[in-house]
Amino acid sequence: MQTVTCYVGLGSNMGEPEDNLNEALARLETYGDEITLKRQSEYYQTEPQGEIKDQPWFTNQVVELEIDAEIWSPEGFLSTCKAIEGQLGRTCGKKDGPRPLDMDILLWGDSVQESDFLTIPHPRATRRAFVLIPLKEIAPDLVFPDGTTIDQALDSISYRMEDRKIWQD
Ligand code: PH2
Ligand code: MG
Ligand code: MG
Repeated sequence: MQTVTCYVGLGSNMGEPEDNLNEALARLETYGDEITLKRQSEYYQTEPQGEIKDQPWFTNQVVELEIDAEIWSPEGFLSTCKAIEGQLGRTCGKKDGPRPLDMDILLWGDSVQESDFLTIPHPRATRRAFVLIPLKEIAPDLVFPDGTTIDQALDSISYRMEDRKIWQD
């Protein structure tokens, strides 16, 4: 079996966020050997980033998956993630607005690709503390395809963390 290591960022700030993240992972695990959950970070409480500040804080987590690359393409996997977002009640809400579940592909092996549907690595991953900190927890030696290390990315942004709470503006 040829596999690829994929990192996914999960986020939620509606309903019961931790339950939503757990349910999302349980749904991925129904794919058996095709999708294996290798590592999962702790939950982080994070200040909303982006255009809408006046909304509840997010619960964010990053997971490492081993995916059967003979069966799954990144686009196919993204479609499954979108389907799970919908099953957990996500409707087409506002950009950066509140959501019961968001699942973003951060990295797919060393792939670099860009289309209207999917850009890998996730274009904002290296600028978001709510991605970089949980990613560092589970993959401290990870290097992005362009050669940037997680520490270099964290050094280039300004954020504050206390007890797994993350502020960034
Ligand atoms: N997701 C967004 C917009 N802003 N802010 C935090 N803290 N966490 C998120 O997951 C998040 C966000 C759009 O996907
Ligand atoms: Mg997102
Ligand atoms: Mg998304």
